[in-house]
Amino acid sequence: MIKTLDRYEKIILGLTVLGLILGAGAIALSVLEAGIHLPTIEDRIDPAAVRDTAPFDEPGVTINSDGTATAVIIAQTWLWEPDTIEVPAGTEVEFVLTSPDVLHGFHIWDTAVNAMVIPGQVTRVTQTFDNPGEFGIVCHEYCGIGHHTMFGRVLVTP
Ligand SMILES: [Cu+2]
Repeated sequence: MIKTLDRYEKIILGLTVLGLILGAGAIALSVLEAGIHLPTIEDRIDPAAVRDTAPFDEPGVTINSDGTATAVIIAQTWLWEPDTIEVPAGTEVEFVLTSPDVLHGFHIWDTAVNAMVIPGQVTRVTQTFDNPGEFGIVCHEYCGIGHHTMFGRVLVTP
């Protein structure tokens, strides 16, 4: 019969509980501070009518009056429309994406931009490009036989 916990078991149990608390805290911070959340119904559109639904009826880049930019992109088998996003350096860009067909993944090289693009669900992700350069866009969710051809780029001009 076990009378007490071994000293090392207590240490391991304590570390496990600490890990759980830190993990729960990280989730709480991501929700409350970073605003990360699951997709909601407000950002849902009809995937069969993507091209007839604003803003996806006019994909492309818009420079807003406050100096930020909005890049509306349709992710589809097997290309990005448009596949080149050109913005001046220092611009905060909000990427607004959806898919009319299957699940895609939106990743911009050398940035933290990494989001799922779900059919009929509007994905929004923001990134500021401080320095001029070219950043590749790839699909990181296998979406069919032409998946590996889904390349695009963000062209950041001086
Ligand atoms: Cu893909």
